Amino acid sequence: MDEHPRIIAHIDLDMFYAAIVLRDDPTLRGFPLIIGNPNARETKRGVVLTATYEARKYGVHSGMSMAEALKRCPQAIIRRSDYEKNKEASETIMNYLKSFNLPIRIASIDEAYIDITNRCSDFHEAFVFVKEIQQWIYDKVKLTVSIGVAQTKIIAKIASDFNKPNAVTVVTPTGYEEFFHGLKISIIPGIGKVAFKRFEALGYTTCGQLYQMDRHQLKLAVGSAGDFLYDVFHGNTSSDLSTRGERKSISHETTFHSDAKDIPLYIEKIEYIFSKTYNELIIKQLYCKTVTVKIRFRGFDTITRSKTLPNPTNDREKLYQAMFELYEEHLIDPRGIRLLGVKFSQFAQLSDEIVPLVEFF
Ligand code: TTP
Ligand code: MG
Repeated sequence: MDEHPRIIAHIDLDMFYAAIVLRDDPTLRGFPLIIGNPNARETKRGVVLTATYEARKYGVHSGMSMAEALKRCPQAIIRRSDYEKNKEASETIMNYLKSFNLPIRIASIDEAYIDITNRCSDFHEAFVFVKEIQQWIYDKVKLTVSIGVAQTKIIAKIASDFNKPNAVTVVTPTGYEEFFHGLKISIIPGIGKVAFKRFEALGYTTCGQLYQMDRHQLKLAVGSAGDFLYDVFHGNTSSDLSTRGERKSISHETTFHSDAKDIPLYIEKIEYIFSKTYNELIIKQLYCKTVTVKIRFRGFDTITRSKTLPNPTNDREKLYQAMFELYEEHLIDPRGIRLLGVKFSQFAQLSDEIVPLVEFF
């Protein structure tokens, strides 16, 4: 908890990779559009990077296999993502946000937190200020963003997602109860799929069902996650964007079912987690020296293997190569693989203000 209340804005681009494609080819507007492998209809390979809201209506979402997405929405149009364009748009926006010289935390290629306390004396001024930010981004980059404003990072993040696209949602401390009332528990960052299933089994699906409970009751109801939820609901989590407690690694992993030695599937999963991890490295302007991979086999045996490079790098090929060499011999394990993960660590950084945090919320 912070001693002095802050005003935090969380800015998140709407369907980012898809928005770039639509911006540059407006004839695709209004159709369900998936960003991913354009050959997926033939090859059945690849993963959905993002999808337009028209495609999401059919249940298509980021991270889903293209095969599943095309089952749900056979008529979808598929386009590949343009890495250079995404990066350029992101950099333009992030540089603009940095130009206010306010505390800032760039959390991924398409989202940032800014502490606007010194610029805005109350939530009304905050609203006006973030509307200006939204307008500037639209005028200059022709992309829409959604912005959430609140006293804590986590409520600001939830608020930015609340009414997407092109929305501004301000949650004042007197409005917490009303705000959380109808929200699904699953939208709270940090409440994973497993915890949510457990909540569902107990009959809890919305925050409103839990909001009235005191800390003790909440812990009795849902176990250790109760503490976290209580703090989230009552604005007791952090609003600190400083680089203290800086993160020591970036990692992503993915769990799935597979048969033994399904190498094309493994490679697809590896490329997916690698690109997520690599994007984060680039956007945070970091160079890393150590690459670690994690593999869990059927039966739950889990191994990690690391390689430290001679120098810190952000070269995609070098990092991919290092990662792949670590994975290679294990992909043919007869047990079959259940989880693949990759981690970058031992960072050298170019810029101090954008180092991420471990325990961000
Ligand atoms: P998100 O902000 O998660 O999604 P989004 O911007 O597409 O959609 P929303 O309107 O709900 O914010 O991710 C930003 C971009 O990052 C997304 O357009 C594609 C990319 N991405 C990946 O490459 N892999 C992933 O697993 C996810 C979640 C996103
Ligand atoms: Mg987004």
